[in-house]
Amino acid sequence: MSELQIIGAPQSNYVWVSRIACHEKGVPYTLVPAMPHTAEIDAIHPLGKIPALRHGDLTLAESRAICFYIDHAFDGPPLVSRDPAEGARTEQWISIVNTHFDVLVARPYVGAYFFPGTSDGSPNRLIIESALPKLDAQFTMLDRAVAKTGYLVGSNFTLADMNLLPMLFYLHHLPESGEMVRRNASLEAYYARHIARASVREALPPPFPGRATWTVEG
Ligand SMILES: N[C@@H](CCC(=O)N[C@@H](CS)C(=O)NCC(=O)O)C(=O)O
Repeated sequence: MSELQIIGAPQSNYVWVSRIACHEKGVPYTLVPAMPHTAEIDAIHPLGKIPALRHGDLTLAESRAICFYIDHAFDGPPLVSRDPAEGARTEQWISIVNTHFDVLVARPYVGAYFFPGTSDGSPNRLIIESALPKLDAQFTMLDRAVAKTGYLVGSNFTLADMNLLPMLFYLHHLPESGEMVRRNASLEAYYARHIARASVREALPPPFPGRATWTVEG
């Protein structure tokens, strides 16, 4: 069988999600570094976003589709329960994490530090300040969600957790959001436990340019 390729920059949280999925399923893969809006990515993703996947003749865009393929084309533990109710609850949390938490709240805040667009490259305080109340509310919601079992859904590490962990990693490393996570005891315990999981650590990205190192604890 041909090699499975995950194409994209390892710092992308969605590239990381796709790689965690491979590790959880025990699927061998090669990471092919590529940036958004390059010819290789534009040939696969209609909006030029990463990650993309190549497996033989198959190419795919969008991390949810990529993870669906990884989950269904290979043996190994399901990333999303095949039980209809449990599986639907997992999809519910994937959707909340990706369409609300990530896109609307976390991404602008994280981007204001790593891609600030300011003349001197300093963090974009305007965007940061406007994101803080929304971030606070999202952390309260997530804290409540993981309080009972230590997972977003049921008592297993699912694709919903895989989607949350990479973004939570970046937020944990930034000052205001890191402080907020630490104030939410259940979410902090959730983060500490799952960031240490082998599948998550094995795909830990290198630092963004300008940052010396990551620490998993930091
Ligand atoms: N819905 C997409 C989102 C992917 C995404 O936003 N990727 C970012 C990097 S983390 C990207 O390519 N950004 C470039 C852009 O949006 O132009 C997925 O789940 O794969």
